[in-house]
Amino acid sequence: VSTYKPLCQSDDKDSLKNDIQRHVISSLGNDYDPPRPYPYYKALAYAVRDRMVDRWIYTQRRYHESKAKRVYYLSLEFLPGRFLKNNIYNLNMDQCSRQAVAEFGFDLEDLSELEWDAGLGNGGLGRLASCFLDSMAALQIPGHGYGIRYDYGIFFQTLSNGHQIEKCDNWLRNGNPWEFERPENLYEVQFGGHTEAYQDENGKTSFRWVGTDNIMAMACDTLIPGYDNGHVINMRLWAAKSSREFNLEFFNMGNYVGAVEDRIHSETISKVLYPNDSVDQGRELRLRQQYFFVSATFQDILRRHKKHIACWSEFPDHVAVQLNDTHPSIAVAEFMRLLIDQEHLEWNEAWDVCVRTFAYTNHTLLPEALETWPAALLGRVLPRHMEIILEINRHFLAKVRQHFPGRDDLLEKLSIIQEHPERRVRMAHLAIVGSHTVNGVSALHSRLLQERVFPEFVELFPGKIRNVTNGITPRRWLLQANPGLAALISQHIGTGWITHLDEMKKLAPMVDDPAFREAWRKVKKENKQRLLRYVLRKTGINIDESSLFDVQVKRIHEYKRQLLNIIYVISLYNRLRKDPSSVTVPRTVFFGGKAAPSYVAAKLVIKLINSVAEVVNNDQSIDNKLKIIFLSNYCVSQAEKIIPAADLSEQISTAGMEASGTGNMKFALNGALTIGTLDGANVEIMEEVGRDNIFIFGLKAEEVAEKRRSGHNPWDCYHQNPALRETLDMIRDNFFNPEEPGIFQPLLHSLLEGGDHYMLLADYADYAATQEAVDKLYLDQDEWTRRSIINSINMGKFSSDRSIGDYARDIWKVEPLSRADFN
Ligand code: DL6
Repeated sequence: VSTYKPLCQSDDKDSLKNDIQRHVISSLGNDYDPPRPYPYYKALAYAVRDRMVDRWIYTQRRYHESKAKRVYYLSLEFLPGRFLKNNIYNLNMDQCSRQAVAEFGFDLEDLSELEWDAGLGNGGLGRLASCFLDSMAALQIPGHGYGIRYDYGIFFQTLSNGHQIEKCDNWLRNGNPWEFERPENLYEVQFGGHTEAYQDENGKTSFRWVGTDNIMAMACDTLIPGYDNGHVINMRLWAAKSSREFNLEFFNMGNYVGAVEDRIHSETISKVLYPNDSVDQGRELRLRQQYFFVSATFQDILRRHKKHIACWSEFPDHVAVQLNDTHPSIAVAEFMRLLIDQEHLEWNEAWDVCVRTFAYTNHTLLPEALETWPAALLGRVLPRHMEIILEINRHFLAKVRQHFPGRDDLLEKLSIIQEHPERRVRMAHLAIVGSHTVNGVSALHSRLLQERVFPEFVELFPGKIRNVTNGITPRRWLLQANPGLAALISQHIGTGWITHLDEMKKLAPMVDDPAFREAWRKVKKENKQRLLRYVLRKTGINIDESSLFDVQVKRIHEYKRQLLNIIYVISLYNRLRKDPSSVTVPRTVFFGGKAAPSYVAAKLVIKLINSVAEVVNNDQSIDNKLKIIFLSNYCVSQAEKIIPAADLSEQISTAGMEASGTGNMKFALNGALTIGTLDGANVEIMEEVGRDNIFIFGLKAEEVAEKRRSGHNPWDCYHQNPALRETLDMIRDNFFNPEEPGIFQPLLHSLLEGGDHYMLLADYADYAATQEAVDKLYLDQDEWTRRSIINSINMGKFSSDRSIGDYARDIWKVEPLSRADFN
């Protein structure tokens, strides 16, 4: 039993005030008087971090002593957003922090606005990883996050004449008070070179990887506290540093500048996050990033566990590794290399350890997002891994032959190596073959993975592919983002919901209480006012607070169909232009999201939204009944302002294309009603809230597939729907872009001539009719509020605590540490 006693700085207001001033002086080298916001923000962050370090050291000791099995969550992306308020809430220091900074003349909200978002991810996948770390800490699961500490995260989006402009996200410009850099904690990562065979001392042929260029990985640790439980886990991100030996060679040759250039070159590995969402661009630097973080992570994991295991076969009883998408899947080959070349295990023994260690989460059905690497590139950058992958494939194809005798067509289909048109390594196949469990992220997505993408794998490995529906942390997405609603909920049912979101159901009787509904509406109104002030500051546009706040914020992608939304908005504008009284519900339609810099169609959608906004927002004739707001640089901290204020959540992807979505969960939890297709987790949201409390429209996944097979003629939709035709004609005739004629032609072309792959026109009529049903309901505010409450209180299933509980029990087989250890 640990004799360690946490130092436990006291969490009261006065000691916090002392610590803040001490940090202003000793950590920041400033005078604490007069108080200035930025140093005080940073000093508060240091004081909060002090309180986490204690608990983290204690948590590590408990892991060590209990010999608990640990989970390693490997992700090329984490999207934490801001840390300050999140950490303060999770440490239950909310009251005392507010008071402490108030006594220095500050407001906690204002100080927290000074923090730059940590945007080390593209969107849903990275944000999910951050929610999962929060839940691991909340559930006291012995866990570690591993990733890359990019110097530049997701680009900063600005708009110029309605076009997206990307600026670099220099998030570390002012330092990072949350992180511990550990220059003493370095691992060497090899690249390139070649392999050679040699005879070991027993005369056995072994292989080694030599002649490599080496780069160092330095650990940067960010602590992630559990909610009010003393448990703190670590997100370890690797920063690339030049290899010391490599530099030395240059120095010895008197080439000082060459040595420095080499250093700069080495460090580019962790320079920048690839800003692609759901597309695989196959760039060499990206492969290097993947291997860089996997190699450092495995050295770290083995250092921690090697000395405590009696034999390698017990390693998977101590360690579970989750691969967040295929991005870290080179880990399968790396672990095999370590076991065979360094630990000298036999192939079968090593393979058994490997498969029992890994599990893989798939996040996409889009074929263009399934990663493959040219075999020639992989062979050049990681020659030993390429050999190992070929050997894994040889063993695997032997199994396929045995299982499906005479089915040579399947060999080609299932092989880890794709032969045509170019030899490539299919990383998803490597991850499936090398893992004991594979999961999709919503019930529909997992079923489609089984039926459409990997049916032969299902037959070969029955039970291996299963589902774990995504979730979101209620700490950030309700407690912190929506303090008004959180307080109202806690006032009626206590605070148990914060860690047991199912308890929100206790509010069910309140749905019929008019006073409660009134209080619920009041919170929404205040949140709308807060957003309205933000929009006014950011854009200068005044919004009607009683208008319906209709929101679509997420990455801009054709399958997410922001284009469908704006086409409907244009039709609404047309109705207003003809007769303002025909539209009974004023709307403010919000858009936000980044397009991948090379994704031309998505960038054009941004431009179209802004061009339409420019015309609509300046048209005095429509009685202020419609406003369109594109909020630039959508990010986690902006989402925290937008989501609590939304009335309507747009989740309108083409059915069968959105793996899960997690924004859909955040909106519903905050009382927005969803208009959506039966796609991703929308299906399960509908099951939880009831068919009557969600606006579902459009083709189902099977119908989309059928329509694509049987032939869909978008011109039929165009001719049959006068409002749609009018809208498309306006775009064609440059109504919104007289000074840049023709720029939207590619969008129209993809709809009408290109086959409407995303079924926008096929779903349009149903979408428009459903939007009218939305208006009708909105006129009955009391009924709207009832449904809003029903949505929110039935989101228990979508807590990331439930997701992590599922992973821990069904996949990782890890037990939470007992609460008594920490309190
Ligand atoms: O699972 C998290 C998130 C899902 O909610 C989204 O539906 C899905 O699009 C996203 N997937 C990706 C794919 N990236 N890759 N590969 O970001 O994952």
